[in-house]
Amino acid sequence: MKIQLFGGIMLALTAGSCAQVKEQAQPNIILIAIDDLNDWVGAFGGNPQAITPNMDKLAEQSVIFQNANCPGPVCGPSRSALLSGFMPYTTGIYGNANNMLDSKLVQEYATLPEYFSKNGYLTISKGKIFHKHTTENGMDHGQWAFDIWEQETGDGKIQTDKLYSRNKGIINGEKVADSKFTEGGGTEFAWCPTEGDKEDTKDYKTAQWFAEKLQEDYEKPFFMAVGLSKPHLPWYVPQEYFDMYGLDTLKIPEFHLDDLDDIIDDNGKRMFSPTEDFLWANQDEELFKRAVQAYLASTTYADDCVGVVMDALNNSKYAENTIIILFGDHGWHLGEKLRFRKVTLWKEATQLPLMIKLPGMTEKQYCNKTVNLIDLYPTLIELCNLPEKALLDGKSITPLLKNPELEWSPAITTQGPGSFSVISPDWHYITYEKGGEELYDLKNDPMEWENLTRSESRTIIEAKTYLQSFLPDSYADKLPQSDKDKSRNDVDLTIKPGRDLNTLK
Ligand SMILES: [Ca+2]
Ligand SMILES: [Ca+2]
Repeated sequence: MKIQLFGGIMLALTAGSCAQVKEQAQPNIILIAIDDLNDWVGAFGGNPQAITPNMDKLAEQSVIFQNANCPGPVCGPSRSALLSGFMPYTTGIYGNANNMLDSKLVQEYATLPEYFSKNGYLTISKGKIFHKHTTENGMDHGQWAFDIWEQETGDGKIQTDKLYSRNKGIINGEKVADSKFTEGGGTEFAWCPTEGDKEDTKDYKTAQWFAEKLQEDYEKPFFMAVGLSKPHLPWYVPQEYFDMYGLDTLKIPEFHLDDLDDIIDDNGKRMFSPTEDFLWANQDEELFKRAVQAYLASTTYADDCVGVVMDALNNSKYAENTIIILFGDHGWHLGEKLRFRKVTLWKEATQLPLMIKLPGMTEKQYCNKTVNLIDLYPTLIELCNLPEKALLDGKSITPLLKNPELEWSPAITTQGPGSFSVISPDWHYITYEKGGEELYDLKNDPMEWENLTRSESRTIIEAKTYLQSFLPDSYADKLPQSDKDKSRNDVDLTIKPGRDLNTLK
């Protein structure tokens, strides 16, 4: 048996009978995935205005990974990699339109919850964990990967007289004549208070469902995967959360209007422009502030939901024997690099909040090593003493939980075939398939204002060469888009029977 990392479990191993040892040797797991949460969480320091008391309380007894990265800077690839254990450049799942089940590797190998199910855990989930897709037979929410799964229920109505929507050209409930910057797709760039109480909202109901689940008895250790969908757009949360952030004192992130001028392709052409979201919000200081207020409000709402689950855990018999892992699935821009949203290789989008609390941890610890969500699969295997698994792309970060100062490798994020970010605590290198490179000195320029890629300084050239040495030797082509029958809303029940845990590797 491996040496366990935490005191409580060690006691169980020495004091109990064999049967008790078997029962207690494996901790429970609560995985909390928060959609589009960036580092605007008190403990991560990304925005000192953020009000996140519940996550901060959890942080008091966790290892806080200040430089955690996503496998891909958007929901589908990031989550598919975390859950399959394979990087986007291994599977070809680079975009939200790719379903991981189209990957031959994923067809052959167990996903993280399936592997725990196969090895004696009871897996329980509600809310967004997998990215959802339509299939020929309905909707694939990733329901097939869990023993117990329940569909989340909707949010209810919004106060449309207070709606702001870039796409629809609506300000404070009023359609603006000839509104500019309404083009551009993606989820609606919109915010508005909801009607009714927080208890009626989707994530809150999901959190309460888990609070009830934590009152139940289980014969096996459990693996609970809690999916919260705010602060993902649209920012529809109860008014009380907007009211917590006064517009008068609200500060918006710093941005430089010439920031994109030094990111040029091989022909000397500027590669990026400000987005419609940014141009729309930046027409008016109050409008920009309202966008920032809405993201903060949605973050505090998500934090409240985390509190519901954590309070229930702390009042349950599982409080002392449960690993808690809380993370955002990628970062989020709010003005930096002249845009909102994600899907970039800059640090604002590639880095995310990640904290891990093991049983017995009583102090906050910081770790600035560059880890990746891809590392969670092998980490959880090691922490729970499951059989080792070959072929996983990640590397267990359990050594960092014991000693956050250990030497560690840079982390990789990919945005498409041949487009990569390689980041260490001090340097960030970006290369694009279509040409163009960036290098940032994070110690002296944490906001990545100055692209140093053309510098002839020896230190800078060495840093770049070092990071380049971590680029993968080869990368998979994009899988074909997978959405099949968009008219179907019912859950696809045909997938689970096809995934036999006995044969999945
Ligand atoms: Ca997301
Ligand atoms: Ca710049």
